[in-house]
Amino acid sequence: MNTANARVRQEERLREVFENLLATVKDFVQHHEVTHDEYRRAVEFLCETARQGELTLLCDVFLEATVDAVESSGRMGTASSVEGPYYVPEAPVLRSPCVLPHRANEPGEPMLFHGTVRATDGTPLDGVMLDVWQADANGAYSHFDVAKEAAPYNLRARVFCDERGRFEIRTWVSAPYHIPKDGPTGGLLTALGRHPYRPAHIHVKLSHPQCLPLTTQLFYEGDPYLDSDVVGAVKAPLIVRLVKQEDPAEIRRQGLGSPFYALKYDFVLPHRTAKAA
Ligand code: MBD
Ligand code: FE
Repeated sequence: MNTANARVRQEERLREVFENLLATVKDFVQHHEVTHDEYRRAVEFLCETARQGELTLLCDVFLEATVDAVESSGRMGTASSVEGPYYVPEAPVLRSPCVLPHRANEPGEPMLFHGTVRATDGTPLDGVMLDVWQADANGAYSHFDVAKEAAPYNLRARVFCDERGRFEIRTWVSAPYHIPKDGPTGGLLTALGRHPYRPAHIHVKLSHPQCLPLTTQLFYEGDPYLDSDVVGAVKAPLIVRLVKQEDPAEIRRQGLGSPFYALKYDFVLPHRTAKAA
């Protein structure tokens, strides 16, 4: 498309949505009779949130699930979910089967994340890439780990599936996660009487040249926070049972010495032409 046209459209869109955002906020100020003191405190809260590097976290916690709901409306195939604040591009590239980058003494229960990726018509897809990232068993994401324990790209990778869309990724079960409790976002949640927890999850972005990209998350059946995710990002089809694998042959095949968990998921991607209008 013509780039000058695209810019004009973007400017029109900006004017339209920003004027409406302003009108909405002005109505809000009128409606609640917001005082000058409250206004100053709100501005200071945003400045402090930015100073502590939590602006993305704040927005993602309170708003991203709604943006996802709008964008995914009418979409076919596997349900989407929010990206969240902890995605890092350019993770190491691996080929399935593989083990995610990890520390020598990676804590937690080993997990095999495996399954297939098909198109909505059921055909297996050749050339799928899974960009996977997750918290470790202590609930920490590499790059954002304040304790600086995890290595760069720990439990992150871009994994190419085989030519039939199959993948087998060895990792570790992620822990239930809470967003930082001591920062501005955590403080606001406390003031609202809300807890800061997310159910344990693993993030995936799927891409294939002929398909619509998908950003989603998988959750574990039985997690105590499935019904009260602070981010509101859980969708029923994304909840999966972790199955304990105790067969000695399977344990040996994974190069492990003790039982592990298996998380199986079959993803479905719509072809680019299949996008709903
Ligand atoms: C997370 O780990 C996350 O995935 C989201 C969406 C928000 C906060 C923390
Ligand atoms: Fe997350």
